[in-house]
Amino acid sequence: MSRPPMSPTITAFERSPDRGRGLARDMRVRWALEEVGQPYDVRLLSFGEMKEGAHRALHPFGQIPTYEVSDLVLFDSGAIVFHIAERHAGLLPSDVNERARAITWMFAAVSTMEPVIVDREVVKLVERDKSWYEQRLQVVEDRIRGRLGELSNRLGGADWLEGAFNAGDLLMVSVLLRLSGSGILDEYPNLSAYVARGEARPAYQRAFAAQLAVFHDAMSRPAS
Ligand code: GTB
Repeated sequence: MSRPPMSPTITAFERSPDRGRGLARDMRVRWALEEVGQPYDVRLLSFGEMKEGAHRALHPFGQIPTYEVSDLVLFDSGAIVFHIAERHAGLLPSDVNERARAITWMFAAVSTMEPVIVDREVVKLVERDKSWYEQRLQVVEDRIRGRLGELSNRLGGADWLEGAFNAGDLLMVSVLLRLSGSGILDEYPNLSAYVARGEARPAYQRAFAAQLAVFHDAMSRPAS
């Protein structure tokens, strides 16, 4: 009798600073695993544990998420989602050119869209008390609007970026979700609808519930 393939183990925050809103990067890995129907285990880490040698052996930058299966260890959410999409059916088209375009959108999500969105988070976190804060925030938000406008033009009235939902959409929706609560995404109704379509997927819902349960569980226990 053949044995079921070994489940991967991912790492996530023991107490996510986003309070379970699904914004930490383990969420996109959970979502990918749910999309392809691959069960997984989660090892939760405190901020201290993330910086210790045992975790740094898996992740050179002492961050989450990581992904371990048999003798393979990966870090960086984009690479992990790519690996999952390559090893399982459902997240990348089989046609070579369509597949290449889906992969292009994966890179665009993490290398073209995400950096400008993360800039805004950094400014809000570390420059709030600076004299230039308001002007800097405006500059950073205008850069985000520039990128969103271009993305909005490309998406137009389509449901997904390239035909059927694929790993490019999974990463793009994950990245755009980081703007939740900013009001900026609402300026682009087709992008808001695109993100809502991603969030409505059953696999997204399962992944979101799983990471939220971790946060609720952590809140029910005293901090270690
Ligand atoms: N490029 C890497 C990847 O894509 O995996 C970046 C990984 C990364 O930034 N991990 C963050 C981390 O480990 C967690 S997700 N940070 C701890 C550290 O660097 O010491 C980033 C994140 C954190 C919190 C929120 N939030 O509260 O809303 C959102 C996103």
